[in-house]
Amino acid sequence: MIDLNNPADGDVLIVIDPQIDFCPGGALAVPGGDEIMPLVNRIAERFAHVVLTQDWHPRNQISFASTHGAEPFSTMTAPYGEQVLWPDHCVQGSPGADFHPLIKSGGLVDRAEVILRKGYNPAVDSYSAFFENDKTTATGLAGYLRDRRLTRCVFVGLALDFCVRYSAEDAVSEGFEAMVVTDAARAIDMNGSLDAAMLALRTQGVALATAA
Ligand code: VGL
Ligand code: ZN
Repeated sequence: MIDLNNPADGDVLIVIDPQIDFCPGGALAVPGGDEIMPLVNRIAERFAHVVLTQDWHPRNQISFASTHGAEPFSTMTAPYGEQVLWPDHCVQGSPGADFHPLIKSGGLVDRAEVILRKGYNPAVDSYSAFFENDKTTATGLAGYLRDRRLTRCVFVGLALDFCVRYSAEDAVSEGFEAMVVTDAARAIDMNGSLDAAMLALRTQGVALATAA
């Protein structure tokens, strides 16, 4: 079991999408999203290895409702399967795509050894830090972690029921140990997605912990 107070050499903290658009006032606000930032900073202090992910979409992203003239939070069948259609968010270079000010002032943007951008392919969204939503296009993160001999991943960030969930599941399927710190994450919670996420995480061998 990963000890948050005393991480081992092969442990890495992966902070998923701690961005302005996922916080209250942002384009795809996650309730309480901003509340996790101080705790994320505190957890990160103990970790020698920190990776940040950054949702980073082109304006014509397939997952944007506006691309299809559809209602936000409806769904479509993409060539790679079911895709939720979101309000435009985390547009490349826009203020909302930037990291939350507390993540910057806490030093994490400076200290992160990798900042992994995802969702930049217009044709395929990417929730997971490991694979795009087609479940086959790798981001390169698994290879990076293996090359660096990092074997245990601790996940925090936004949103618990989408990008955190799929990142943690893929970590396990790629052979890493995975833990989600639930009080350093918040959920969108649409149509039962939070319950579904918690069940999937438990069933797929992701450890759940709280930090505070
Ligand atoms: C996310 C929906 C769309 C997330 C990103 O970070 O969980 N959710 N894009
Ligand atoms: Zn997105």
